[in-house]
Amino acid sequence: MASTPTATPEPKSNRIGLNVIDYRGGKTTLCAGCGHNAISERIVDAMFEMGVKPEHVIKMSGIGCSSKSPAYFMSRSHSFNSVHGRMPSVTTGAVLANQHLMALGVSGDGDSASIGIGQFVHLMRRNLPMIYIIEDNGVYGLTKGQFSATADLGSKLKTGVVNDLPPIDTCALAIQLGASFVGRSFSGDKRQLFAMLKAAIAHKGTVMLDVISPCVTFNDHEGSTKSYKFMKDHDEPLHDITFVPSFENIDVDYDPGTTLDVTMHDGSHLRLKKLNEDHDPTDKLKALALLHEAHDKGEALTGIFYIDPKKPSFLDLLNMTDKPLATLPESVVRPPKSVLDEIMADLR
Ligand SMILES: Cc1ncc(C[n+]2csc(CCOP(=O)(O)OP(=O)(O)O)c2C)c(N)n1
Ligand code: SF4
Ligand SMILES: [Mg+2]
Repeated sequence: MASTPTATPEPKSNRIGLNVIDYRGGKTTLCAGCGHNAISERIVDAMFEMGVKPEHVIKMSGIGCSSKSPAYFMSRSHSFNSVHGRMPSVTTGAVLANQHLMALGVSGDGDSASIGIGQFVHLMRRNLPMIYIIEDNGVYGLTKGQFSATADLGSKLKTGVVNDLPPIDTCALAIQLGASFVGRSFSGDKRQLFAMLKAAIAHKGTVMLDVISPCVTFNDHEGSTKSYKFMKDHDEPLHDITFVPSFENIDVDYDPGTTLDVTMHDGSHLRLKKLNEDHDPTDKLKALALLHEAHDKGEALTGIFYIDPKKPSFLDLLNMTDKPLATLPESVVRPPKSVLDEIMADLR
């Protein structure tokens, strides 16, 4: 008897008709098990589920294993692998040149908190619309595992060398300086990171996500505070995060006694169900206090520490055209001679 052919199920497509494969990138050349690979996978999932057009995304990075990772997701997007620690200024230029693109920056703890700290702080105070991810392993993975500025005091290198400097908490810095969405996650926590990335895509302003991302080759041993084991034992999620995008029905039951609802600028909802701590992420001072306390207790606190969905972004403050600059005609970008003459007269 002839067998009936079984139909291959159609791959699931998203709200703009693309399949998850349309969001994938090149084959990774990072070490097997590197946390950065898991973050790339979550970015693919979140962009797919949110129905972001890949061609509307600019992937920006600096230098490091982390900064290589944009090559491993969303091949159809634009990409610029800049200079070590200089991704913020290059991204600022790109966003100003075309406000319609979604900027996704991927950096490392060395790239952001060591060589790039000067650029990082100025980016945070501007609240430029972009998603800024620090793939945080506490070391310079690409140059063979030296401590970075996020390594905890007393943590140990593989060689036994002890870190005798206190860490920079990039989340506390970002909150203090003006970023409007700040959180920390762990590359091994698929669910939390996925929800945070989806919310990040809906946010308008700087999203700074510090994602603990273990370096299996140089910083995954006993004595490291950025290892898989340490995170498994010390990860303290603040809340259970559910993200309800504006294009979905939001009539999902939740208990306002245990769950905080934050409405985002586009009408999406963030539902934060408290776990251990009762934290209101719209309270900046409490967010900073929480991070200080967690630091003193040696806890690896994760979750959304701070969010201000209404804060004006850098683009709102600049009062510039929202048209891509490359499309402006010469008559608009080139002042007439009379204007130049006026300026010259003023300088006399
Ligand atoms: C101007 C400059 N200084 C130093 C280096 C050497 N270098 C390359 S990557 C790197 C550190 C990368 O660390 P991180 O950003 O944490 O990325 P990871 O490799 O850990 O993901 C350094 C110091 C460089 N490429 N350019
Ligand atoms: S050296 Fe470390 S950070 Fe770099 S790819 Fe390997 S595991 Fe990842
Ligand atoms: Mg690093």
